[in-house]
Amino acid sequence: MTQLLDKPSLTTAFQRHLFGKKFVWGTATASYQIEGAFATDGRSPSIWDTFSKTPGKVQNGDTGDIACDHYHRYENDFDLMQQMGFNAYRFSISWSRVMPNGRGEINAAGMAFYDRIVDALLERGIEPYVTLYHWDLPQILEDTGGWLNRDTAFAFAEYTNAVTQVLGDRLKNWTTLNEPWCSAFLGYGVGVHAPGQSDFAASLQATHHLLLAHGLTMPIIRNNVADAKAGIVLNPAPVYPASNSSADIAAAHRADGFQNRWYFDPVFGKGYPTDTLASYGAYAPKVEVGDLEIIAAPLDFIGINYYTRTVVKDAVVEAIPAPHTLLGYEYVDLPNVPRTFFNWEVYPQGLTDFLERLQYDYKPKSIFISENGATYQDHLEADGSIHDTERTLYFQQHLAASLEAVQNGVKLDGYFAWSFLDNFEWAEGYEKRFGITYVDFVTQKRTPKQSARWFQDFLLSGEV
Ligand code: IFM
Repeated sequence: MTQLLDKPSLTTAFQRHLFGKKFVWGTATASYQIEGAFATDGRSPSIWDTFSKTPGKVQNGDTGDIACDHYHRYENDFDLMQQMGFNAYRFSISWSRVMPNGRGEINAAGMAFYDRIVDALLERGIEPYVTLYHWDLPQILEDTGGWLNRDTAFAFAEYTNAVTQVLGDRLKNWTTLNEPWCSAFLGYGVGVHAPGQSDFAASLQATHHLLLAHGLTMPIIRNNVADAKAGIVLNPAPVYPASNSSADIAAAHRADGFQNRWYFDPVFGKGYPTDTLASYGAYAPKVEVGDLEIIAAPLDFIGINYYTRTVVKDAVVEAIPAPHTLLGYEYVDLPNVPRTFFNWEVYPQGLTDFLERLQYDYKPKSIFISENGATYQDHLEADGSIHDTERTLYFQQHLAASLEAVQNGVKLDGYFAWSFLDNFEWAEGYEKRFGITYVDFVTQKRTPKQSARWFQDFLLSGEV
């Protein structure tokens, strides 16, 4: 068993109890990013296996073939998580592991892995929170059109039905999709993620089918899982105008249509935002009668993944079909602001602002911060420790921002740090480390970083 290191060296002005007794404290991961075992026990390839093995798509040619080898090391990983004091864990299920043909027959060996995961978490007093789709569509479904094919939404419903029937007796917290903006726009719009297509209209159609998949599966979860809590995870990037000019303020509203309202509005029953829809014109997706009602299935919670904000200014609309050209804005890179290794601005105030807006504009029953974290360049000290002071500070600042929202009346019920382990960061491969636990990808040794030790102190010393 890996042991946590000595005492944490950072303190904060706030304590766990301020968030309330029932607040959920977790970390998060996703299947393709950590599991490895890519061809074990009957798993079939997903779009990320194909994409990562296509030359030039992922930094250094990295793949998720082995990743953190969590498939074989989960017991040890959960021991560590328990020692850190977390009471919840958000992970995702690999569709192609449990249903290698995308629909139809269950792969018993693949499903047994998640069965073991759920039991291992519960044995350690860690509540499982599962995501059904974190970007790894079975390749066999991509071969018939992927998320551009409406039928994929119905395949997702079949897969959900199978998984909920097996795990639903013990697993109560279900998320349909993780960040459909990324699946649709990065995957089908600009091609930097799997499946690597670059067609803006296609990305809007993919969004619609993803949201349809979400809506179709919400009642299935409720039907198969007694006392289920079901929801979706979105990734807002709050948009700020570069100046106080009315033109920039209007541009920020338009950009918000692309980034945020296009997702939040339909899942909260408001349909697609009419201003954004009008600007998209002929690029708008095909929506069938009744789809918007399906997508508006009532949510028990909404998860938001917050990393950074977006700043834009008004700009001339050009003919190239892309959101910023159709909507008339340009991204602005502010100088002299703190940034992570991804070059994302560190802006905790954006989290408070967005949480408050979410509460008042959409009135969700419950909100979770389902991901929040940062990548920095970690340095192994001679004694093997990692002093990730910037990451630790990032967590502290964002927890303080979350607390401010709670104190202003936001129904925030939990926080999940991204990520429990350094892992396969998609197109960036293993170069961008987001973990609170350092992973040596050669030996698979885990070393909790200073940020993990800070969480341990924060969670265990403030236990209520
Ligand atoms: O690693 C990803 C995760 O899979 C989805 N949300 C953002 C993280 C950091 O980029």
